[in-house]
Amino acid sequence: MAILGDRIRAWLGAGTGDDGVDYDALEDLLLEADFGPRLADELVAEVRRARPRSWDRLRGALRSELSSRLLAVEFTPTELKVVLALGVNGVGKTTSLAKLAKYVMPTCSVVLAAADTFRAAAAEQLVRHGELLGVPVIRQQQGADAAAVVFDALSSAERRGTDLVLVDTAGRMHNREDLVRELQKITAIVAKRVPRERVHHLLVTDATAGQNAVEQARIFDEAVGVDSLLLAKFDASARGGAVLAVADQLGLPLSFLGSGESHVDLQPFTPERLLDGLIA
Ligand SMILES: Nc1nc2c(ncn2[C@@H]2O[C@H](COP(=O)(O)OP(=O)(O)OP(=O)(O)O)[C@@H](O)[C@H]2O)c(=O)[nH]1
Ligand SMILES: [Mg+2]
Repeated sequence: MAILGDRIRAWLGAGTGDDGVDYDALEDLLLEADFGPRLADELVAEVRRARPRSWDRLRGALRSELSSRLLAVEFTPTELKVVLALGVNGVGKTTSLAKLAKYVMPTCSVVLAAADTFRAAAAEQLVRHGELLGVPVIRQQQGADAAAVVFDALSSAERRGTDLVLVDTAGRMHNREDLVRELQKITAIVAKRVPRERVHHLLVTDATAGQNAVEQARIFDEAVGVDSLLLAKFDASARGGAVLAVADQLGLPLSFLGSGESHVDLQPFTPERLLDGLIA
């Protein structure tokens, strides 16, 4: 999270007193970090109201204001039957789902469903993760009906008594309507067999996302409903503020932070973890 973290750190560290606090510069930094105009504006106003008398207090005011806007949701796999990974292409859905499998494996038996039938090699990618994790993967050939893969995975889970079905989905389709229609078909198949409260819609967003992340998240939320956000690539040198804008503007809680390419690089979200990365 280099840009925001380092720049705010540098900016906060640069001053020695309360005089001359340049709130316009702070707002610019927040905008550069993709917090979005509304959140940046509100944050600066809040921090200003707190009248911080030292740079430490200013940093504290910014942190506590952000912290009060961040909701954490406790992810309880034992109460779930299905997790649906959602998100635009390349954000880290497949990798994050594999990490999630690893995370829940001590408490649950798992099956992975390769419902990204759109991209060539998407199923192979999930199968490789499954082999490394020792988790079965349900798949069909490329171009197959994604909802049919989910149907198979649910049937397999019922037959074998598997606790949790983790569903990987496509991030890109011919157009947005195709993607929305496919996701709605998947959720309709799931809804026939599993009550909604046992299904978790996990929207994966990544630390490199810009301001369009808010609009993208809104599309998924309106199409099928989002239960929580997983921030991937938290390790990447990136701006990272967009997830705060998504969480704030859509009122969505965060569940996980993903910070690497290994299966163990997934941590439950806490505001402190995120803010330590953003504004140490
Ligand atoms: N550094 C880092 N890289 C990650 C992380 N998560 C995923 N990646 C990498 O990001 C790239 C895309 O990840 P995928 O999991 O394939 O993303 P996706 O959303 O499934 O992509 P599509 O299936 O094409 O839509 C891969 O090279 C991953 O290794 C992370 O937390 N940190
Ligand atoms: Mg994928």
